[in-house]
Amino acid sequence: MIEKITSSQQAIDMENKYGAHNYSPLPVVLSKGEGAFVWDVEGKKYFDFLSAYSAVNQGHCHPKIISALTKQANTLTLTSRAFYNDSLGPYEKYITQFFGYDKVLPMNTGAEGVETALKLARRWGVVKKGIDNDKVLIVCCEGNFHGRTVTVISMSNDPSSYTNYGPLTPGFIRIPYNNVEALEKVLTEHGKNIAGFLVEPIQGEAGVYVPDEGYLKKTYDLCKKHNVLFIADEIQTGIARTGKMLACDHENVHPDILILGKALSGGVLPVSAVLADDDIMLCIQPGEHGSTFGGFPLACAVAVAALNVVKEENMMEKAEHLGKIFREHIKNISSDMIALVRGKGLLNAVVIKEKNNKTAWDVCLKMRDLGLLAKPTHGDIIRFAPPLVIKEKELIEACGIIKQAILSFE
Ligand code: IF1
Repeated sequence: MIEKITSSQQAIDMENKYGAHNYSPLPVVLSKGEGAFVWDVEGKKYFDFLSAYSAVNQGHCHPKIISALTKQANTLTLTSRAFYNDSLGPYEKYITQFFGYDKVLPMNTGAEGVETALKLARRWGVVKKGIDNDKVLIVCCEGNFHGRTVTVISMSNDPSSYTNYGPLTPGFIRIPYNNVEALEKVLTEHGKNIAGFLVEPIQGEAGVYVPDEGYLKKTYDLCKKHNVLFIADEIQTGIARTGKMLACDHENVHPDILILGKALSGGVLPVSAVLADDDIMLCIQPGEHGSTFGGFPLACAVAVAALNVVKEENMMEKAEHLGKIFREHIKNISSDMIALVRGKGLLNAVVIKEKNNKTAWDVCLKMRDLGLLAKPTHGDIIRFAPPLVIKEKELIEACGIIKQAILSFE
C-alpha cells in the first residue's frame, strides 16, 4: 500500500525526496478537481486558471468524459495495433469528419504528435516533393514550444530547453515569429528543400504571443505558393480554447497537417492526433511508424466524449464571450504592475512589471492565498486560462481576486 497524504507539506517533501527535480511548482498540493475548481489537501478551494496548460478545457473530471472512460475501462483498454478493435475505426471516422481531413494518425503526448508531424512532412518532402533525403528542411519559429524530445528541442531557441543534451537534430531553419517577410525570404532562398513550416497559431509558452491579424493566412498562402506543407501545432490553442474550434479558424486557414493534444482528452489521458489528407498521410506505410498506446480503445472513448462535450456545451462561443469579459476586467485594473494584457478567447496572459521588487511570482502566490491558481511563464508573464466551463459570474469573481492580488502590492 502507498502512504496516504494528510498534509500538503508531506506531499511536497515526498516529491522532493523521491521525484526528479524537473519542475518548480507553485507551493500548493491539489487533491480534487471539479469543473473550473480544484481543492488542496487541506480542503481549500481554488479557481484553476491554468487548466493544466489548456488540457482541461472541458473542466476537471467532466462527468460525460469520466463515464466514457469508466465504461471503456471495464470493457477493453488496450489491444496494440497488432490487431484491430471496435473502437479505433469509429473514433477515426469521428475525428476526421470533425476537423475535415481524410485520415488521422493517433499518438499519445503532444511531443509525439509533433514528432509524427515532422516525420510525415519530411517523408512527404522526400517521396512526393523530391527533396534529397539529406537536405530536407523544416521551417520553425523563434520562441516556439513544441515539446521536450531531443528532435523537438532542436527547434528551440530557449537555452533552458536545449543546452547540454548533446548533438541536436539537424534540418531546421528558425525564423522570427509573426514575420511574413522572414518566411517569404527563406522560402525564396531554400524553398526547393523545404518540406514544411511548423507554427503555433498563438505561441503559448512564449507568453500567449498573438500574431498580427492575417499572419496565419499570409504564411499559409506563401506555403502553398512554394509547395511547402503548413503544419499547425494546435496542441494548446485547439479544442475551442481561443474562441474557435481551432485557432487557425480565426483566419479560415485549413492546415495541411494539424496536430492536436491536451484537451483532446479533456485532461483525462494523454491523447494526441495528427490529421492530414491521403497524399500526405499515406506516405507512411505499415510498420513505418506507431506506438503501443497510440489510438488505444480507452483514448478513443475518451476523445470522442471530450470532443462531443465541446460542441454540446458551446465551449467555443463561451470562450469567445468570456475572453472579452476577462480582458476588459483586467485592463480596468489601475495598476502600473500591469504592463500588457493579450490573448484570444480564454487563452490570455498579463505581462507584470516588477514593483517594490514584487514580481509575477509574488502575484501568483498572493492569488493562491486568495483562491486562484496561475503560474508565470518566462518570469514576468502570467498565463490565465481557466476551463471553458467557467460560468460568467465565476469569471467575474476570479477577476476580482486577480485585481485584489495586484492592488495588494500598490
Ligand atoms: C511542460 C510549456 C505550455 C505545447 C505545444 C506541444 C506541446 C506543448 C504548443 C508538447 C506542451 C506543456 C508541456 C509542459 C508545460 C506546457 C507548456 F510551458 F511547457 F510550454 F503549455 F506552454 N506543443 N506544453 O504547449 O505536448 O508532450 O507536453 O503533451 O513540458 O512543462 P506534451
